[in-house]
This record gives sequence, structure tokens and C-alpha cells, in this order.
Amino acid sequence: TAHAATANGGDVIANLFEWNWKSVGQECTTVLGPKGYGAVQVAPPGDSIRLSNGTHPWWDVYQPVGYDLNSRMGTEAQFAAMVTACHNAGVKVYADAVINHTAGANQTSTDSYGGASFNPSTYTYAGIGYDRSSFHDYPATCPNAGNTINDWNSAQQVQECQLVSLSDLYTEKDDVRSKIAGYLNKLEGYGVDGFRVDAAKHIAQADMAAILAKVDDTRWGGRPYVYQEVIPGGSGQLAPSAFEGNGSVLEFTYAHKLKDQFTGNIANLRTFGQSWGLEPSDKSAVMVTNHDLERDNSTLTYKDGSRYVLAHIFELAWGYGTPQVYSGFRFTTNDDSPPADAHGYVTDTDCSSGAWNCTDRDQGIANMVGWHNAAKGQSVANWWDNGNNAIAFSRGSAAWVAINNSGSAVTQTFSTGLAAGTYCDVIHGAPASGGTCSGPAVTVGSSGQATVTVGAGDSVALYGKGTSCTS
Ligand code: LAG
Ligand code: CA
Repeated sequence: TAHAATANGGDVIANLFEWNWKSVGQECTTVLGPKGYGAVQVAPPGDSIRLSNGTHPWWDVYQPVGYDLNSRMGTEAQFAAMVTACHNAGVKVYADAVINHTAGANQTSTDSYGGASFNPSTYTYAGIGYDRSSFHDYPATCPNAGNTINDWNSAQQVQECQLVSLSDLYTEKDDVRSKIAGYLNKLEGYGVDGFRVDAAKHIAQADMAAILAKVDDTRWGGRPYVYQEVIPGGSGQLAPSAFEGNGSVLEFTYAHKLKDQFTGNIANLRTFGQSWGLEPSDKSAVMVTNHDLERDNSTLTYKDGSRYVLAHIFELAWGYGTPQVYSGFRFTTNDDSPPADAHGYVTDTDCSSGAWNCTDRDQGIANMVGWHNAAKGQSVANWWDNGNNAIAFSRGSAAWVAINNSGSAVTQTFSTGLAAGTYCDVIHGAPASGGTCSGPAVTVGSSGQATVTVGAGDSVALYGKGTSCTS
């Protein structure tokens, strides 16, 4: 069955949104592997349209025009080198798979980043072998002229009409399924370990199952990890739970509720879980935000400062679902391109330039990945809150965290669940190394008590064997 664990024991996914392949590979080697991340999610690796107006919006990569791997993020050879570099660092690679559609039928550009030959207005994609018959169309499949989705509660319309005018693949057809599976197998052939399935809600479950049945599930000793983009709101066949036979689902409710609490009172998070309407933990790919949500104001984003960081720390500590850390680029308007050259090819990520948000490198968040891995299998215990935006809890006796989302420092004697000893605070310094902490040390007494001050908008996190560390 599908699984998210990796060679280094971790399951945390770093979502490096629209980082180019060279930069992803370097990040795996220098940050993600050493910090214990289990996987990296990369942008759609296939060829896509390049709009002719020269603005290169980030979303042109969601308009596939070819299944070769020359894209905005680099060449096929650079893609292959990235996967190898990540694997060598113990990090799996999950690709964003845009398989519900090709380019917009409303687009006129015939230019792409990788040189594919296609014409969106006539639904011809010569390199793949798609023609008009490869797509759903009014009136045979979609009941609405113009192929628009008018009724979002109708599975037929959601799955056989066009999402924002994107040419909707006829996924009931065996040859269409084979072409999509061929693309996924090509990625798997380069070592890709899993797929974020874009617009999964718009593909009938039976079609997705038939596509996955054509994907090689023996190469890695199990099926690739599949997590599907299913925006909640639909019922029956369109509910997130209806897609779980094919894999996990991205947890949008998780992201929305986290924003509610971090802009309200995080003491409420004591019961955060399935009773809040979340999908089961083992089916949930949880997130603080993603590239769509950071643009629609429905979640916390990098613009929220300490709350954004604290929400990631909570996510990594809480142990619900398979967590993601989101690292994208800064934007002013919703269409802004990532930093790119004159032709739209994404340039190397420079975390010090101010153009990127390298959330995966934030000291506290990056060290919480190791905390998360150490806490694996341990239940939440020793919950504490002050009713006013400050919380603390342990994961069994393995790890302890305090999160202060309020505007003033909190000093408290906590029950940490940890064995007596001295521990490094991994939010403000490195994990213990050679018996010393690079940041503050916290002493836990014989009854597991520790007196700690947690700054406003800050956190403190301890794990590991507390033996003879000094600050
Ligand atoms: C997704 N998941 O289901 C992606 O997460 C989301 O980012 C994608 O939309 C969408 N589904 C299709 O893959 C993005 C932009 C859209 C953009 C679309 C295609 O949010 O705004 O649509 O990618 O590039 C754009 C224009 C539309 C136009 C369409 C087709 O905004 O006005 O109709 O292109 O030409
Ligand atoms: Ca569809």
C-alpha cells in the first residue's frame, strides 16, 4: 500500500514551490537531508505553455503541453540530476502531477518552455498524441455550452466539463489513461517516489484507479505515495473521503482551521483532529498553506510573520497526518512570476535575496523536523494551556514543546514528560552536539518539571536524551 516513510525515517514534505531543479537538488543535499526531511515536493516537471505577453505568471506550469521534462525549472537532465541528489541525501521526490487537463482552450499561445509542438485552440498536442477526441466536450460529455462547470455539486460537470477553461482530458478512454500513465511511469523511471495529483477532484475515481493500475507499482516495492488535491465542499462522490481509495488527500480544512486558531486562541487546539472535520490522520497530507491558499487569504502565509512560523511548529509537533513545510516566493500581485530570466526560466533560489521564503530553513522549523521524527509513534501528553494563546505538550517522553501565540512572554513551570537532564532548546539553537547546546539549555528536574520562559510570538522545543548538555 501507499506509504510516506523514507530511508532516513522521516515523512515531512518540504514543498519547494517553483524552485528550479538545480536549487532543489542543492537544498536536498545541504538542508533537507541533514535536517531529516523525508521528501521534497517539486513543481510540475512537464513542459507547459508560455504565454506570449512576456509576464510569465507562476500558473503557466498548470497548463501542460508535453510530457517531456524540459520546463521552466530546467532540462530533463537537470531533473534527473535533482532526483539523484535528493535520493543521495535520503530525501524522496514527489512531483506535482497535472493530469486532469492540458492547456487552456482559451489560450492562443503555441509557445512552450520545452519546445513542444501544440495548439491549444484546436486541442492538438502532437508530442503526446492528443487530438480533439482525447478531450471531453459539450454536448456528449459536458452538458453546458462552453464546457463550463455551472453546478459544482454535479460530479459529471465537475469531472467532465472544463476547470477554468482548461482542456479536460477524456480520462474514461483507455488510450488517454495509457498516455497519462506513461508520463507518470516516465517520472517514476527517473526515481520519482510519489505524486501530488493536481485537480484530483476533477478526475473520476474509477479513471484515477485505472491510471494508477497502469503505473508500475513494483519498482520501489510498493505503490508511489499519492496525495490528491480535493478541495472540500462537495458531498457524496465529490467529498474528500470518496477519493481515499486511491490514496491520501491534501487537508484544506486543517489549513483553514489552523488560521482560525492562530488568529484567535490556540488553546482550542487541544482537541484538533478528526472531530474538527478532518480526514483520518493516515489519509491526510496536512499543510499550513500552499501556492493557491497563500494567494486567497484563507490560510496563514509568510506575510503573517511569527504566527506562520508557530503554525508550522505546531503542525510538526502535533503528529496529525503527513506534514508539509511550504517554501515559495514573495509576491505582490496574485499572478507574479517567481524570479526568472527574460524567457521565464526560473533562476536559482537565493534565500538571502528577499525574493524567496525559505521556510524549510527557518532554524526552529528545520530543527522541529528532527523533533517530529524523534516523536514518531508517541501520543500527545502533558497538555498545558493558559486559556490565552499559550500552549505546551509532550509526545510521550520523547519530546516537548511550548508555543506562545500571545503578545507577552509566559514563564511557567511545566510538566514536560521528559527524563531528568539538560536539553537544548532547538528553536533557538542546534540540537545537542558533543554534549553542548549552541543556544539556550533547559534543565528538567527529577519529576519532569522545567521552568521555562517562552517569549511573545515564540516557542521552545526540547527532545533527545538530556544528558550533560551545557549552554
Ligand atoms: C490546481 N489544483 O487543482 C492548482 O493548484 C491551481 O493552482 C491551478 O490553477 C488549477 N488547479 C489548474 O491546474 C492555476 C491558477 C489559475 C490558472 C490555472 C491554469 O490558479 O488562475 O488559470 O492555474 O494556468 C489561468 C487563468 C484563467 C484561464 C486559465 C486557462 O487564470 O483565467 O481560463 O488559465 O487558460
Ligand atoms: Ca476531468
